[in-house]
Parts: sequence; C-alpha cells; structure tokens
Amino acid sequence: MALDQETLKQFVDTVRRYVRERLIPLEDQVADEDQIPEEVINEMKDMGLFGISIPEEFGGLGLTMSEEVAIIQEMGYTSPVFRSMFGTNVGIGSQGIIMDGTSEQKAKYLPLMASGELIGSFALTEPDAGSDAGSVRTSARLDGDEYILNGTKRFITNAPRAGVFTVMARTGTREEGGRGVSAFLVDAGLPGITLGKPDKKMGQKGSHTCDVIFDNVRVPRAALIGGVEGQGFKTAMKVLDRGRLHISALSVGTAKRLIDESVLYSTERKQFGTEICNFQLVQAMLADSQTEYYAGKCMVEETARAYDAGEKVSLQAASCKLFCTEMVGRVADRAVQVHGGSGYISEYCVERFYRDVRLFRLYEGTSQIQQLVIAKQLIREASEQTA
Ligand code: COS
Repeated sequence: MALDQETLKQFVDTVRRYVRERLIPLEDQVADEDQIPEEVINEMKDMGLFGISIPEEFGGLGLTMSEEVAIIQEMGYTSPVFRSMFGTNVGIGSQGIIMDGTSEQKAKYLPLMASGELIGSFALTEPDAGSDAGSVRTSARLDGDEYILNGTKRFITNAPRAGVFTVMARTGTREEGGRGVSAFLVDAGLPGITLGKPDKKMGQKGSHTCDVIFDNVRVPRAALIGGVEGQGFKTAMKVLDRGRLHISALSVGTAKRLIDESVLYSTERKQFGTEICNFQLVQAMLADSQTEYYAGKCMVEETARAYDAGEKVSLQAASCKLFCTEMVGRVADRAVQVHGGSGYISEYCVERFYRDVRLFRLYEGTSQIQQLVIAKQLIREASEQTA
C-alpha cells in the first residue's frame, strides 16, 4: 500500500523521534550487555516495525519499497542491531513467503511475523557455501509425504530467537547447481534442529548469529515454498535483490549519523586556538562524506521508486549495495579521523559504528558479488543487443 504523504511523514517522524529519544541513549548499554532490552523489542512490535513490508491483509503495514527505505534510513541513524532485530522479519525472513509462498504458507506465517510474535530467519549460508549460493549442500530428501533435511547453516542472523527458518536445501543433484536447490519453511522447534554457540562478532553486539544444524529433520511436503522443487535459488536471488536495497538504505542512514557526529565534534574540539571545523582539511573530510552520503541516498530512493514501478532492479540494487556499503565504510573511517585519538576510544560512538558497518560490505552478498552481478548483467544486455 502506498501511504498518503501525511501518514508517511507522521510515521517517519515517529520513528525518527523514537530513534533519537529512546534508542540512541541505549546504544552503549546494548553493546556492553550484548542484548536489546525486551521492553524495547516489544515497543518496536507495537510500532509495527516487524511488519512494515508484510501486506496489510496479513496484518502488516504493507509499505512500498520507497516507504520502507524512508523508515530504514531513520533506523540507520542508531546502532544497526535495533534494525537487525526486526530486519529478518521485514526482509530475508519473510520475503520468500510473500514472493513465492502458497496461500496456506502466507496465512500460517505472515500474520505472526508481522506482529513480531514469530521471528523468521533466512538460512542460506553454509560452512562451504557463501558467495557461491548455488552450491549449498544441505540436503532435502523426499520420503513419502515428508522431506528429511540434513546439513549445517552458518552465521544465521536471529537464529537463537527464530521460530521459523527459510532453509535453502538441495533436492536435486550437486551437478544441477542452483537449479537443484529448493526453499523450505522449517519450524525451529522440530526434532533434530540444534543451534551452535553464539558467534563472537567484531561488532553489532546485541544482534545474534549462530550455526543451525539439521540432523534428519522431517518436514511435511507443505513446507516446500510454493510447492515447487528447484525454485529455491531464484527465490533467494529475488529476496536478496530487495534485501540489498534495504541494507543500502540502512548504510545511508548510518552515514548521516556519522556525519552529524563528526560535524558536532569538529565544532566543539579546539586545536591551534580554534574549533577544528575551521580547518579546511577537516572540512574536506566532512564535505566528501556528505557528498557520498547524498549520492547514496539518491541512488537508493531512485531504485526503490523503480522497484515500486515493477521494474527489474537487480543491477541497480547491487549497485546501491556496492556503493552505499563501501561509502559508509569510508564515512566511518573519516568520522574516526575527524575525532582523532578520541575516535579510537569506545567513549565516542564512532568507534562502535566503525566496527558495526564493516558487516554491511559482507552480508547479503559481498561487494565483490555485487560487482559480479552488475558486470554479468551488463554483459548479458550487450550480448542480447548484438544477437
Ligand atoms: N532474480 C530472479 N532470478 C535470478 C536472479 C534474480 N535477481 N539472479 C539470478 N536468477 C536466476 C537466473 O535467471 C538463472 O535462471 P535460469 O537457471 O532459469 O537461467 C538462475 O537464477 C541462475 O542465475 P546465475 O547463472 O546468474 O547464477 P550464478 O550461479 O552464476 O550465481 C551469484 C549468481 C554469484 C550472483 C549468486 O550466487 C549470488 O548472489 N551469490 C551471493 C549470495 C549471497 O548474497 N550470500 C549472502 C548470504 S545470504 S544473507
């Protein structure tokens, strides 16, 4: 649903105020305790954040991509772990069902995901399959009316809280690559599912990932997304197109925060008898960050508009992910530089953000995978024109 401009503005303002008044003051606590307070999770549920992308008929807010991008930029202004708590429900954890699920699968899972009662996680990555998403080894063997799943999934965001996993598993042969992969909705409480130890990450404390191990897990045939084998890779790619745009919006929001922190610091910190913002070399860093932030924002908003217009945006989404996640890395680096020695001290939030944003260039496809997606499409388009 496209919200009218006034309603959208009110929602964006509400999220902006919530981020500034409620979440930013909690950032250090969440990082220190590696835990988001339960009451905050409940507040985010009450605000409808878990269901922003889920259609209204299933209890979500049914925002368009442009609207989602506006909200996620606001969320990017604070520690990314808050967004991560509901991010899988909005993106990779629910979109496979929304895009390719049967009406029974939608009715069973989406309302619970929209309210935040059920956390959905996306289980694609494996110890030996990350960038090469078509090479997953987790197997799903049909046995009567059930599939039996075996394998290990790695770095699964929100796995410790998940109620359902979208699992990419091989129903075909290894030689079939992506064509032999199917997507399954696997309830987390099923016998044979165990979780590995929580991963000790570089940053993003408060967001939890771990291995998920499937040992002869029996799921009904009805767990196969869309009821069709061999479509899992394509489902994953479509989900990731959208996810990449979402992460780009997040990167843009975080860049804005880092710029604001840098400007503020530079107007307070004095050296050589004046505020450091008066030095042109400092101004150059601020200007470069602002320019790159603005470029990223324009790209993301334009691609979201194209997505809403029904255009295929794989190339644009990959371009956004490549540019915006690399951009926020540079902006974070400059933010530390503007803060000087203080930027290396955890008392200033730029130190934490510097570590947190490093993940953006890795998950939902590394920068190198985005380059590959972009170049492949350019080459395909060129060969179609000459054919
Ligand atoms: N939307 C719909 N379909 C898509 C698609 C998309 N964005 N991208 C690819 N496909 C389809 C192709 O059309 C092709 O279909 P056919 O078999 O009918 O021709 C099929 O999927 C295979 O496509 P392709 O040959 O391009 O796939 P590759 O195996 O070459 O791999 C990459 C493509 C490397 C880009 C893919 O594996 C990838 O994105 N890897 C990164 C995965 C990732 O992000 N991992 C992070 C963990 S998830 S949080």
